[in-house]
Amino acid sequence: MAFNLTRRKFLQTASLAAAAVPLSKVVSAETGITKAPLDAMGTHGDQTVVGGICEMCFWRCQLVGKVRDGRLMKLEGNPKSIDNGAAICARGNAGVKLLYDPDRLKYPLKNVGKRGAPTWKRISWQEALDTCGDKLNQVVDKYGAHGISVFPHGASAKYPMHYFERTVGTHNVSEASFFQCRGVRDTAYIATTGKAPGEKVDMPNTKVMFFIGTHIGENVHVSHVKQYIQGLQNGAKLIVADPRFSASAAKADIWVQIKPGTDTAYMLAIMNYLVQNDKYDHDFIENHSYGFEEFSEAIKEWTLEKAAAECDIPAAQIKEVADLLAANAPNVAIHPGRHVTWHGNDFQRQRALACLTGLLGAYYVKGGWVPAKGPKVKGFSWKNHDHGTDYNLNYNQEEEALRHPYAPPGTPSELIRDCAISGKPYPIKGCVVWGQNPMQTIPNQEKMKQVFMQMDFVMCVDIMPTDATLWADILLPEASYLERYDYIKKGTQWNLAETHQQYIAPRMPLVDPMFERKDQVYITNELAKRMGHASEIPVKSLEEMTEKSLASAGLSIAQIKAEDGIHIQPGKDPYSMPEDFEVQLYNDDLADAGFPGAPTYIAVPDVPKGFARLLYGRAPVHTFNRSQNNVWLHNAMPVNPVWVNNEVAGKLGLMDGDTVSVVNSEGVASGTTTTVKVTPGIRKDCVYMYHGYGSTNPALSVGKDQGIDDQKLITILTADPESGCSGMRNNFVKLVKNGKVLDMPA
Ligand SMILES: Nc1nc2c(c(=O)[nH]1)N[C@H]1C(S)=C(S)[C@@H](COP(=O)(O)OP(=O)(O)OC[C@H]3O[C@@H](n4cnc5c(=O)[nH]c(N)nc54)[C@H](O)[C@@H]3O)O[C@H]1N2
Ligand SMILES: Nc1nc2c(c(=O)[nH]1)N[C@H]1C(S)=C(S)[C@@H](COP(=O)(O)OP(=O)(O)OC[C@H]3O[C@@H](n4cnc5c(=O)[nH]c(N)nc54)[C@H](O)[C@@H]3O)O[C@H]1N2
Ligand code: SF4
Ligand SMILES: [Mo]
Repeated sequence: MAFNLTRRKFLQTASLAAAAVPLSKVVSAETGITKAPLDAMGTHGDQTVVGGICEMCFWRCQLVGKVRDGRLMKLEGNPKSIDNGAAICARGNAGVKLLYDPDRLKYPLKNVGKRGAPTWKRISWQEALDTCGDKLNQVVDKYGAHGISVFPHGASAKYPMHYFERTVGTHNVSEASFFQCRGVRDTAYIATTGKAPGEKVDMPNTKVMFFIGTHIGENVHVSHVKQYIQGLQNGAKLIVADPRFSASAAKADIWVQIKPGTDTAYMLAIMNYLVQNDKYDHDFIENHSYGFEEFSEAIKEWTLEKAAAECDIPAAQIKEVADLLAANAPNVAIHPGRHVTWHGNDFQRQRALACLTGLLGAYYVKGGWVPAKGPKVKGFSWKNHDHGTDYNLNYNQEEEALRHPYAPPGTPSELIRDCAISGKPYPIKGCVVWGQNPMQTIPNQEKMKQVFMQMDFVMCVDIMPTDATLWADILLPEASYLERYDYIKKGTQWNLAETHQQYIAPRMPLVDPMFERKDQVYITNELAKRMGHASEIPVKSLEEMTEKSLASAGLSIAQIKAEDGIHIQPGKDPYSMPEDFEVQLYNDDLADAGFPGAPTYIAVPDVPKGFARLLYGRAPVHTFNRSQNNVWLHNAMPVNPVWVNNEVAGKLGLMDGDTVSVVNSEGVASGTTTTVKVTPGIRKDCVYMYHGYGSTNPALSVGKDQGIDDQKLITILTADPESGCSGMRNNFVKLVKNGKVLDMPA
């Protein structure tokens, strides 16, 4: 796999050759991890291996690995990439530390203690797979396929998720990327434009960027950050609505310090102002929209003053923003957001964003929303069987209608959890957790514990002993993204204005898996053989899947290797709008289903006296909880300080750096402590912390008990009515210092 990107021929040098000799001798007997001699560090390996696709987060940047004697020394961006280029972020870099984390899962384990407080016994793969097969078969025999629930996330969970959904036949699949992340964005845009929006805003070529909560800079996706920076460098104006002075707000021309939960009111006022003052794109509205009359009528109550009062921002600033957008239309980038499951009124806000983009004519134009076409590559997975609606919890049999008609694929988490706990309308007694950490991903941990405790069988496939794994009966160690083939990354170049190009980059292993780690295709196929589906197995290995997928695009693994890991081909004009493209300002189907046909503001509960609203978001150097045990990333940001407004802190006698814990309005305490960050950069009615901290698993020697777990404090959850996605920001907290609970001043 050696190739000529930046090959270093250091083995020819005497000193390094000397250092390289004893490598095989420094394999630790205890961990099996090879320790490189210190004087060899920093040379980054003697071989550059191509085909790495990062999965420290889901953006999947293209990597090369610097490898020596089978040990990965360093990760770098693949310089051939037309997406991330040679750049990777802090987390991408720290993938090396995940790979060799001594706490990583190594062998199949059986819990011979209690769920939640396990005692692990190492078992063979044969015993582990036989047990999983037997137990899952028992659930299917006794309760039916729908008795199995699946909590998947990430590339490695796709193949098993499809197996359980399509072949075993359960609807009860709740993917984190949908129900706690971007599902409601996608379905709201589909209801408005017919398309899921991705984050496809042409920021490099725009005149104005408008972010609603999106906080690029802390939310780090390398090519997206590049697009954003390029936009700023090219002179684009930036408007950021955020209750907090985020990394993006810090670069903004206009920071809208909005009251949490009121964004839809804000957007309605902007749109009403554009309509009333004839500042919208007539041509686009005439030719590419539906329902303008009904829409204008429905939003007309939203004057600048009314929204100003609701959102707690100046009316003049709403006008300033609307005028800035109108003056630069259609070259404006209204960012659709990504994590949008906020307050349980999110479908309406996402609809409003899609409609605003339409009023400004900002679809398929330079600097607007541009869904550049990527290359076609066929995927290979389990065949779809139709399993009807009888056991679909989202289908109301009496009313013959979906409860949440705009739910993303799968079943809303709350429907699954309520059904599991109540046993109604049927028992759910099997659970497969794969690449998701439902303890820290889905609100209300006590509810999740109840779900786990009532199961007949819980299996978990993971790479680290995170908190989710505490609840498994059988825990299986997976090969990481650096040790396996996988689904193919494809896309387009990051700056659309340049000659437009597409790329195809399969994930290929940079090093071999150590210990007894196996990949998703192996594990799923072995389960399928034990569950009576051997004849339906679609591919024998991940390598075969990759080879077949590449063949559909006229490529092969050998060719991709010869092309340094990435195939690049000409693209199509990204700016041409399909003739039938239409924005449903008013949506008849929504109205027929009993929802507002035009975007509508639904107020969220106010902050109770003495409390502050708990807000959370991304830590720039961590990915959720999964990176908490990574020693490089931990050292960069060991705890998640709680942001408190400086005037509030003054009244409470809190100083920057004070140690506090947090308790919520239902009496749930954080358990762990963190520090206080005193700042004018947060509204007085809320506090903020980075998500993902506060792990409890004793097997995490770095991450355990570090900082506070925001999820532990999120006990009140709402379901977005249209989509069923989780509303997670309606929780209220107080700080506790030296054992004293502090009342937050009004
Ligand atoms: N309170 C709160 N909740 C949130 C969010 C928030 O900001 N605050 N964010 C939401 C969002 S946007 C998202 S996308 C979700 C993220 O939700 P998750 O993806 O569930 O987040 P993590 O906590 O990182 O848990 C991932 C689990 O997958 C494991 N894992 C990592 N790589 C692999 C692999 O290759 N194979 C296997 N089998 N397992 C692997 C990790 O060790 C970890 O146990 O959380 C959502 N929930
Ligand atoms: N470093 C890093 N980068 C990541 C990830 C990661 O784990 N680490 N995860 C990736 C993933 S999967 C996702 S989904 C994205 C998420 O990234 P985003 O979609 O940008 O994240 P959000 O959590 O929605 O945004 C948090 C911001 O919303 C603000 N906010 C809170 N409530 C409100 C409100 O009511 N109105 C407004 N206007 N703002 C509000 C908060 O103050 C905070 O600044 O990040 C991605 N990038
Ligand atoms: S943004 Fe960072 S963590 Fe995410 S895929 Fe790219 S390099 Fe990896
Ligand atoms: Mo997400």
